[in-house]
Amino acid sequence: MSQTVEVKVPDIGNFQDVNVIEVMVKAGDRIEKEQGLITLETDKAAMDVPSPYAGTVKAVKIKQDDKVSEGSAILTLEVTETAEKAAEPTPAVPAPSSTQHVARSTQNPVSATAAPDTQHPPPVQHAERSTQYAVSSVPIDEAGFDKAHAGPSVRKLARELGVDLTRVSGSGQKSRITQEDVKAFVKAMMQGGAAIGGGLPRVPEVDFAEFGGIEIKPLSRIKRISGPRLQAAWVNVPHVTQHDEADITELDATRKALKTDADKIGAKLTLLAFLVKACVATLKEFPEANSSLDPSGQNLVYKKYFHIGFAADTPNGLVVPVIRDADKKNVFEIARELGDLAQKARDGRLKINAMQGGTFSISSLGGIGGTAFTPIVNAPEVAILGVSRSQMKPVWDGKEFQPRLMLPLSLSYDHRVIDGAMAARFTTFLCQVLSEVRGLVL
Ligand code: CAO
Repeated sequence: MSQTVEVKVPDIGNFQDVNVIEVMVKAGDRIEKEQGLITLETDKAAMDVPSPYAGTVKAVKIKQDDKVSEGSAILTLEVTETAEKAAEPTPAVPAPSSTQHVARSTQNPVSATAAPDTQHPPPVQHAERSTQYAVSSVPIDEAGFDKAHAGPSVRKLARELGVDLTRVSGSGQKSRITQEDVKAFVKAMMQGGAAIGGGLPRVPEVDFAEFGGIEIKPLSRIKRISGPRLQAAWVNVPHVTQHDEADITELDATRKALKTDADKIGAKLTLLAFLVKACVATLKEFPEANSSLDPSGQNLVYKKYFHIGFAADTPNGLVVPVIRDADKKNVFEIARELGDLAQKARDGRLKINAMQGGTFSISSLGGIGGTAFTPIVNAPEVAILGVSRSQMKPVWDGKEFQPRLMLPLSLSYDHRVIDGAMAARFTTFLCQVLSEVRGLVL
C-alpha cells in the first residue's frame, strides 16, 4: 500500500532562512530511506537532509538558493514502505547546533565532525574516511579533501567511490563540486583519464588578467607535440641525475688540431661528435643504459644497435634527431651528420624517421652556458647525458694544481633500470674515455 507524504525540513536547531546549496533529487526519482535530498549551508557548516522514507519523488518544492527553516516543504513522496514503518518516521537530520559544527573556512564549507547524536541517524559526513586511495590508486590528499568545496552527500559519494575531491572541478555555484561532477570524474578515470589531465592533480587555474596586462600566443607545433611526451617521461620515470666532471684538456687540443681535416670534408668538429663516440663506448660497457623496459615492466629489451639522439634547439622548440649506428661511424662522419641534422632541424626540414629509433640521448647546453642541469630521460630510453659548459679549473695532481679543462656531465637515468652505483660507474667510465682521446679518433 502506498501513501503520499510531504517531507519537510526537520529541526535544524536555531537556524532560520538557511541557504539550500544543492537539491539532489528530482520528480520521478526512486530514493532510499536516508538518501540525501538537499544540502543546507549555514555560516558554520553544510549538512544534508536525508529522506525519512524510501519512495518515489512526486514533486520537488524547493530549488537551489532558496532559504528554508524548520517545517519548510521539501518535496512530496510516494512512500513505498509499509504503512506501519512509514508511520514511525526516523528523525530526518541531525539537529545542528553550534557545538556540532567546526568553523568553516572563508572559502569552503567544512563538514560537521561531531560524534553522532544517539537520537538521530548519524550525519552522512561521518562515513567519509572509509577509502584511503582514489580511483586512480593515487593516495587521497586528505587536507585538500577536507577543504574541497562540496557538501556532505558529495563527500560521502566521493569516499564511497574513492575519489579525491581535490582533483575534481566543481560545476556548481561558486565552483561547488556536485554529485554529477564526482560521477563524471569517475567516468573519465574509467575511460583513461584523458578528460582530467591524465589523472594528475591539476595546477590551479589563475585569471592572470586580474593582475595586469597579458597576451596569449599559441604554443608552437613542436612544443604541443613534445610537451605531453616530456610530461609522460617526467611522471612515469623515476629520475635520478648523477653529476661528474671529465677532464677534456687533451681532447680539446686534439679536436682543435683536427679541425682543418674536418673542414676539408665539410664537418664542424665540435665536442658533441666526440661525446657521441664516447657514449657509444660507454654504452657497450653498460648495456642496460642502451636498453628499454618492455610494456609489462618485467623485462629489459637490450638493443644491439647504438642510435644516439641529440637535443637540438630550434626556433620552434626542441627536437631530438638521431645519429644511426653511431658505433659504425668515425668522429668526422658523426660531426658532419650532426651538422646536417641540426641544420635540418632548425630549418624545420627534419623527417619523422630521423627522430625515431634512438637508444640513448645527449642534451648539450655547453655552447650556451651553465654548470649542471637535470635533463629528462627521453623515454622509453633509460638514460640521457646532459652536457654543460667546459671550464678551465685548477685540479690537484698530488703535488700541485694544474690548469685543466673540465667538462660538467649530468646523467639522468631511470632508476627502475639503472641503480645509483651503475650510474656512478657509467659516468666514471665515460670521463675516462673522454680523457683518453685516442680511442675516440680512431
Ligand atoms: N663547453 C664549452 N664550449 C662548448 C661546449 C661545451 N660543452 N659545447 C659546445 N661548445 C662551443 C662549441 O665549441 C662552439 O664554439 P666555436 O663556435 O667557438 O667553435 C660553440 O659552443 C657552439 O657550438 P654549437 O652549438 O655550434 O655546436 P654543438 O655541437 O655544441 O651543439 C647542437 C650542436 C645542435 C646540440 C646545439 O646547437 C644545440 O641546439 N644545443 C641546445 C640543445 C638543447 O636545447 N638542449 C636542451 C634540451 S632540454 O630542454
